[in-house]
Amino acid sequence: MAAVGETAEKISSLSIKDGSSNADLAASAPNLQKNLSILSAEQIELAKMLLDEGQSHLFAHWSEPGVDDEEKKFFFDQITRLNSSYPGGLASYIRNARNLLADSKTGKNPFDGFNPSVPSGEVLTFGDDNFVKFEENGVKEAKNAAFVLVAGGLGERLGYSGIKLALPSESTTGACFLQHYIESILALQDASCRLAQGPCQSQIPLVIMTSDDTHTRTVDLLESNSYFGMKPTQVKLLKQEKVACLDDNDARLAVDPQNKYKIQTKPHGHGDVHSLLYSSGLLDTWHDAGVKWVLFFQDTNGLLFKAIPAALGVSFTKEYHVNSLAVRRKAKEAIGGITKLTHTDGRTMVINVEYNQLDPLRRATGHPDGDVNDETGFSPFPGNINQLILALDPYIEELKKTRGAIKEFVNPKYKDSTKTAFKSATRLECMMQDYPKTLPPSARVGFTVMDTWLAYAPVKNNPEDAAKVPKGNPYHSATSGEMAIYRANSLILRKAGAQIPDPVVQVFNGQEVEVWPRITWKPKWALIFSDVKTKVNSGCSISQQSSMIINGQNVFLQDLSLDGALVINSVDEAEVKVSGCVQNKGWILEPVDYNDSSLSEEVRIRGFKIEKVDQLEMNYAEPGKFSF
Ligand SMILES: *[C@@H]1O[C@H](CO)[C@@H](O)[C@H](O)[C@H]1NC(C)=O
Ligand SMILES: *[C@@H]1O[C@H](CO)[C@@H](O)[C@H](O)[C@H]1NC(C)=O
Ligand SMILES: CC(=O)N[C@H]1CO[C@H](CO)[C@@H](O)[C@@H]1O
Repeated sequence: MAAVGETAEKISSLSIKDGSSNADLAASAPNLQKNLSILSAEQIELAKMLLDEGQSHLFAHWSEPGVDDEEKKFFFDQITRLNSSYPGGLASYIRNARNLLADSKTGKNPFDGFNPSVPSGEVLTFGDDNFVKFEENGVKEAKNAAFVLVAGGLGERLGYSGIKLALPSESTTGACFLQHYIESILALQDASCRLAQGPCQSQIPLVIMTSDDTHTRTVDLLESNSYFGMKPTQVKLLKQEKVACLDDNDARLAVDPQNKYKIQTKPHGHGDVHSLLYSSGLLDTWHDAGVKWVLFFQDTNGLLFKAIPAALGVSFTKEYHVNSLAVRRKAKEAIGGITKLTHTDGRTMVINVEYNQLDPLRRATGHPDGDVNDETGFSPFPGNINQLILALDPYIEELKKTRGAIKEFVNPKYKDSTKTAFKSATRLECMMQDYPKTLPPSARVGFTVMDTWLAYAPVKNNPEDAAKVPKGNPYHSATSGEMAIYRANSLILRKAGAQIPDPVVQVFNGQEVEVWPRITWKPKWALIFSDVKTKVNSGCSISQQSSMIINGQNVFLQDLSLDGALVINSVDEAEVKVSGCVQNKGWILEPVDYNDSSLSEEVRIRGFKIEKVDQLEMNYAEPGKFSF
């Protein structure tokens, strides 16, 4: 308690310095004043900041001195966290909130004065010479990449109570998203090093952004699976904090209804990844280690790594500072469009514009039809899939200016048209893809469009929401996400010459999906199309009801005829030639009832399970050359 006298001294010196005296404190927050002696100088500074920012209501319900003292300290612990995790501190947050809430109230359109046009970028077609060249450049460049996975959200919306990274991406092998992502990065690392001239010790770094909701379970998933083959030092977790909720247009912070010494908080959005990377110091470490590219990606897109090599090749070839991965998009389809915005004052930016803003913006700027398809049958504005490739050095330069702060937005649900009260507390949000908003006009911002079937099948909707999706639109469910993997693998093998029949249409959980043969392979078997072409010949055929797992690197399919289930496990040093006719009863997809509570959530949200009736399993655990 020796500190008390010292603290009192600091209080008086603070009062003199900043002018807001303890008398002000006493007037606006009497119970805070009475308790100043239990607070540190920093806590008092924070208390004054709160009062200066119009937050005296936070102290109105404080108990008399001596009551709830521990809770009062917890209150300031939380304030300290909220202050330190936001660029510019809590005072900036409150001021930004006041401005954005005022704009929201007056209905100010953030795009006023901007004219939308189609930016320049690359449109790729899977398997052609151009695509193959970009893929090869991308693999070469991968040793200079770092990956950043944003995974702060839970799977509640999916009907899954675990973290999304733990969800199987498909149920033939059962590999979860995180396993698939890590094995893809390791395969890129090995392939890139094989192509490097001279020694290559590259370990591609992986950062996972977690939140309080996902952090512990992400650590557990990694540790209980030996990091899926990565070196533990190769993986870094950065946890994002939530932000304070706001009760009204004056940005008064919302007190938690359960605890008057706590401020209610909500997620701020994946835009936090930039300030976390900045404050972690990792970017400079990467720069010193020769990293040139930072690839941002999301937690449940099982196709993404099929698009990464070509997209990285585009970044490298075109020297893009920012490269947004995109897919062809029908006009008015519910996916944001990558758009160049030119302001009447000369400002320009290339940015994601949400579909419900793009169409009115086109109409307001002399295109009475709004967003329409062109002669290709698609909108000229590519669909943003929120996977970004940033060149590291310009990224570091930019973050030095912004400290990683991203343009935010607020989306309050008003009680009525006076827009004075909210239905529930709101908060500021920010999105990873809004990073280019602050870039100078000299920045090289482009995009890479891929075939949707190759690049994009996120799992985000639960079965009931997915079944309500208007016909022809993607379900984005666990069912469609899994089927998309089989379709992509089948189409790739087909393009390489294998005979693969058309799919059959089946209904699971009320969703009509194409069912292709359930073909899966480890990323190290084939990362890019030229790998597939060297490993499959045109004499291969695989029936629609077949399943195949290729779990090995040097497996060559030659004149294989498969009707049933085939599993090949081999060590990297074994070269296995697979040919001839394989026929068995195979693995059957069996529809299940979503509401059958005896089944696991993983199975229920797909609407089917795999009945493993019969299979041929081949194991090659020793080096050597084999064939069957
Ligand atoms: C609050 O955050 C601001 C901005 O980062 C910082 O300058 C200030 O020192 C912080 N206050 C305390 C008491 O930590
Ligand atoms: C599951 O049960 C709910 C409520 O009983 C029902 O509305 C829903 O349609 C059922 N879902 C499926 C896929 O059977
Ligand atoms: C907060 C807490 O207030 N506890 C102290 C408040 O101040 C009075 C007087 O300084 C103390 O007696 C309480 O213990």
